Amino acid sequence: MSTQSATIADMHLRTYTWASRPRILGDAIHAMIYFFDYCLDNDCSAKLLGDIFHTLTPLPEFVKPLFNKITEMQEKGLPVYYIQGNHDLNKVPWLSLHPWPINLDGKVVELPESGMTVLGQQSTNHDELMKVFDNLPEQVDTLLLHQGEEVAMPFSFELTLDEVPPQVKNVLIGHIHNPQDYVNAVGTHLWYPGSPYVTDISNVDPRSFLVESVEGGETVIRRETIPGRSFYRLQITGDQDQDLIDAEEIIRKTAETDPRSNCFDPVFIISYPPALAERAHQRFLALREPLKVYTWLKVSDGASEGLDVSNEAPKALEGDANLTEIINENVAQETPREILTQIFQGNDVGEVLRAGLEEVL
Ligand SMILES: [Mn+2]
Repeated sequence: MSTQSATIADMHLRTYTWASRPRILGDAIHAMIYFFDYCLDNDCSAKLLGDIFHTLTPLPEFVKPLFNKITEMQEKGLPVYYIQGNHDLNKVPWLSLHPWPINLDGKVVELPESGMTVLGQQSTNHDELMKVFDNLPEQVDTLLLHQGEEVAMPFSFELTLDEVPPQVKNVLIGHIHNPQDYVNAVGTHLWYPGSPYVTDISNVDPRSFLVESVEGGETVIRRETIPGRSFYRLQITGDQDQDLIDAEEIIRKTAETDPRSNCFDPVFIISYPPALAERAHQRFLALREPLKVYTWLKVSDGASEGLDVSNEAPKALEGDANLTEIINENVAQETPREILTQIFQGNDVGEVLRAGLEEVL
């Protein structure tokens, strides 16, 4: 019997966090396991708000651990509800291959454990959403959606919160990865749980899911944090040997005290002036094994303060995303995989090979 309910969105289950950094792996799977363990320990029904998988054709290595957790939910009699997002919008949902999860697309369900009556709607367009809103059964007080809302995504949205009928008290919604919630003038509250899937170094902030319970006859919604890998940014501005020595000392001290949730090695994103490139490679790559850290090296162009994260995935890569996946899934050894990926990203071949060779030799 569930005594409360929990909501997670945009798990984007896949092995690698970044295609170009295949050493950083397992984060999405562990976030999923953390969520279901929370549900199992706290008797929560689970709601998955779409983009459960990153692609329409997920690999068994992502499906299996998810199905294992759903089976544990089944054994405890804790319901698992879901809708599909734009990334996993299949005619036959992957989750329908397991006997336990319930597809809420177009369905109304009463969830006494959270004091809600919900209607689910999988990812769709504005016109279809308006039809759903126009025909909303009167008992529905909560919507489960996977869309962009105007405030969260001003340049590409399918709905505005004011279009939601006032009978709806809460909109639990996936699609935007940054956790946020806000209320409109008539008191409709919209909640993005956010995504546990870290896609670039601009969104390594705390990740969360929602927990809904009934307190004093009222629905109460709160956030739970998902512990994840630590990310540290280090900007070296000087170009002397002492600057490298100082940076290494900071990395050593920080690595010692890092919590290492789920045994994940922390990532240090280190940027430095071009004059340090050779020495920085030698020094920081050598720290990976003894300190159990991932050193992410980045020559700063000097033009920007801090890191220009938008340059992390060059435009050329976007069209070649499948190529990167093919490399990830077929090249078993890390170093050749990283070299191939970087070359296909359009990075300078000589530079990539030199860095790779330094690591191997
Ligand atoms: Mn989405």
